Amino acid sequence: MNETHVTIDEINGQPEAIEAVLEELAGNEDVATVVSNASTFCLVGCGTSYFLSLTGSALLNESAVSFAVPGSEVFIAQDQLPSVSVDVIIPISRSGESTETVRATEHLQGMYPDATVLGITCTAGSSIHELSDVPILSPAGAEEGVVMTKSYSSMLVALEYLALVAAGEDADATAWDSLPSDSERILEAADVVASELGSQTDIEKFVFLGSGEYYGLAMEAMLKLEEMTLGWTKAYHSLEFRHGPQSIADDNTLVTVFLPGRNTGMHANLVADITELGATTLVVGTESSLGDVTGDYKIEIPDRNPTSLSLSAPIFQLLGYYRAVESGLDPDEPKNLSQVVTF
Ligand code: F1P
Repeated sequence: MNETHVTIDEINGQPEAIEAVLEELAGNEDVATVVSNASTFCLVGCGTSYFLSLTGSALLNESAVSFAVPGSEVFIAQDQLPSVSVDVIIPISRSGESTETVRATEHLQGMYPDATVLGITCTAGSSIHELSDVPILSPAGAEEGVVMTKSYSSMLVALEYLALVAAGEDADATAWDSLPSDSERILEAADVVASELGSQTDIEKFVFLGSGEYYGLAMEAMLKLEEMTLGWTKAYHSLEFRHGPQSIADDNTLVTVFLPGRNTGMHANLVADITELGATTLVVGTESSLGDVTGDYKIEIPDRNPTSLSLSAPIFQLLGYYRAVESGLDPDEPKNLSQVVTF
């Protein structure tokens, strides 16, 4: 594995970050009490952290009422927030200092004074950490790099943990202890495919498709490619691709489909149609979801119950990294970006 940038070290550090956040959560009675007694959640974040909010909200909607909002929209379009009373506000922020997320959290506290703030951050002592009634810290998620990688994966696992608790399951009984080693295995498998595809410069367009909780993952994949490679990249709900976006598909296009382990036949037909258009396909999923899907490249995710979307992250994080290096860019110093947006 290439070890010349902070970013690749942090991508490869995600198993440890996942293990550390799980240790934080194990047996945390405060988190369990807040989540298991709640029926309505509002998740808020910016950039990668907003895409985490999308995935977290989709998972929480399986057993509760949940909505995700970009930080700025909370105070710019307040009247368009769902007219429900909110029990738990979940601000998500690696730095804990993004101005919109901090301001949104304070705004939501004013709107829902009885709500509990359950902030998820990688930075102890940050504004979000201080604003939280029940904070969740990802102790090994903080990064020197600008783009979010292990911070994303570790905070994603925290959201998956919360969704299990909200569903009334004993999250501590879930076989989380094998997740860090599964993450190590996936990093090795993804590195082979990502380094090959990253160096194939005839691939000029990157499309990511995901449904349900995987849509937030597809949006994050797009953002990683945008931030690190400055290239052409898009993300859609999987079957939306046929409704216009497929017009761009050609032999210079890589379409990555995250398979959710449901409606396998529909996804197999979609991948076959995309192949017919001449695009290269990369399918990411468990053995059972891969089934008879005929992708040009496959990343098999270890079968776990429940699966963790963090295992689908390394492929696009590494793809962005290797394409950036191939393009002569510095993934540690992405153009126009800084670690934290404050104003
Ligand atoms: C989120 C964020 C990142 C982006 C860049 C600037 O910050 O917008 O998504 O890649 O690093 O910060 P945070 O609120 O999660 O700290």
